Amino acid sequence: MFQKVFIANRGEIAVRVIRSCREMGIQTVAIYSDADRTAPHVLKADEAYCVGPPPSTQSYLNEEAIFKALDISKADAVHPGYGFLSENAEFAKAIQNKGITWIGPSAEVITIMGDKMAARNLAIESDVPVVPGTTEPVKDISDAKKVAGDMGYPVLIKAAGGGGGKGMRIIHSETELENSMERAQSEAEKAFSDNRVYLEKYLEDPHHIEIQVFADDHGNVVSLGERECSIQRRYQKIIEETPSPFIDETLRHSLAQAALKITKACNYVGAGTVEFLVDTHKNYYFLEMNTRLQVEHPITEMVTDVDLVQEQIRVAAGEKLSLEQGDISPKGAAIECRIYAEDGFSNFTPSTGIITEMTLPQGLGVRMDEGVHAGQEITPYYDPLLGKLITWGKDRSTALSRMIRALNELHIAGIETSIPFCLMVFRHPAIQEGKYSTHTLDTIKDEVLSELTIHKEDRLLAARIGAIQFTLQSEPSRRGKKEQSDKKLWSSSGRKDAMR
Ligand code: MV4
Repeated sequence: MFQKVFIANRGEIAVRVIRSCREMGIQTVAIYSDADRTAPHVLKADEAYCVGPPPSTQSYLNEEAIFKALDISKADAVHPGYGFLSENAEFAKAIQNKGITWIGPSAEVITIMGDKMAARNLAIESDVPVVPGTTEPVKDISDAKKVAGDMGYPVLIKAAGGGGGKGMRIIHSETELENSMERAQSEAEKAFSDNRVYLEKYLEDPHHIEIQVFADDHGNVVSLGERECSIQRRYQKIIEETPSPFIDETLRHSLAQAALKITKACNYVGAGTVEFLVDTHKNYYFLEMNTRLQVEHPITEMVTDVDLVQEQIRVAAGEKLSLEQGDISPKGAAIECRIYAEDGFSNFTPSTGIITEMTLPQGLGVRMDEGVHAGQEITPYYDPLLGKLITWGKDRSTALSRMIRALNELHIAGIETSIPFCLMVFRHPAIQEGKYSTHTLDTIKDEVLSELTIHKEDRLLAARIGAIQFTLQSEPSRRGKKEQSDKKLWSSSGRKDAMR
């Protein structure tokens, strides 16, 4: 087993990896930018190295500085987390060339899955359904018009180098296609240094469901069930849950089998996620495979009781998976809510400033994977994810009421957060009843925002009443036993309202 793991990341996922390493008796190395000197991941690691100024390109993506820190630390493995360099095949290769273990799949697999057209073709070869569309890059506009005309509009232009909604555009007509083709190609060239684009039939209101898979270097491959990820805003997931309220045992089994076929077809090793779209008729289609740990991995951990980070480390060290398919029987339900530093009232713009207070929720079935602490400044340089709140329950409704209770307990002051918005989303009947798909958030957003306005006004009113009462209480002539008890009553009802 490794002596020391180097974590090439920041925030909640770096903290998450440190926690698993601690339990395994492995030393940890953190890296940080000048903006993160006192961040939790730096304080919690056994040692830490500065890799540059705040912008990611000069720090968390600065391979030269990272390699220097890696050399000094003498770590024997690198955990990349998600984002940053986690899906950079050359970086993975360079680490391995130094004789250091990359905690993730091989550079070859990262390359194949990074090419969304290659991944799509691998699915076709593996007999896994894909969305109707092209298997070759679209050459020119006449080629595109023919394909789109055959399958019917709307269609999607997707970039081979994209993924996760990046470089994707919806096309409703031939005219729109004529206007968009070349622009899509040149934008893809700019963003991914790869101008290849392909076409897919646009599915109207699908579910976004992913399967967690795991493989070791000894030929063992298992599935750890699905995660329902349909509640997204601009392809940014907000809420995830498992099991999906939408799928039945038959579909669950088919999705797992399809995910395993793809995992085996590319000789995958480590933790992976296979994404599918599922339409209203419960037809499923492969979308892409992510070759890293996902943000939403904790909900799978909660229902399977498997520590996915520990498993990643064991598999990277050449050990066998600690479990077989037969050992995996998910129990209960888990929900994750992403806590972002953003203002729901101004179109979800990132909120920056110093966190003056932070109280984390506690209690049965509650887990918080946090990446920040009180006193820390939230800067505009990185993803605004502050942490994730995860709840578990014996069934969905238990997990859901725990989520609402825990969101009410979670208190972050000094910056705006997505907490109130998420609370209103969780209270919406579509979520309460588990009847939602990828378009639901757009449909209910205005309703949720008006609820949010009422909530904010209630809070202001409660604060104002509290203030008036406080002024009255402060007048010497009104001091006395009766007023004292009144004051208590006022402040407690004010607090109750503000908690709503
Ligand atoms: C699609 C799709 C419909 N049809 N592809 C978005 C993220 C990336 N992983 C793939 N995504 C989608 N691809 C076809 N052919 C729908 C999505 C999608 C989505 C679309 C609109 C609004 C919300 C969405 C949430 C998840 C996925």
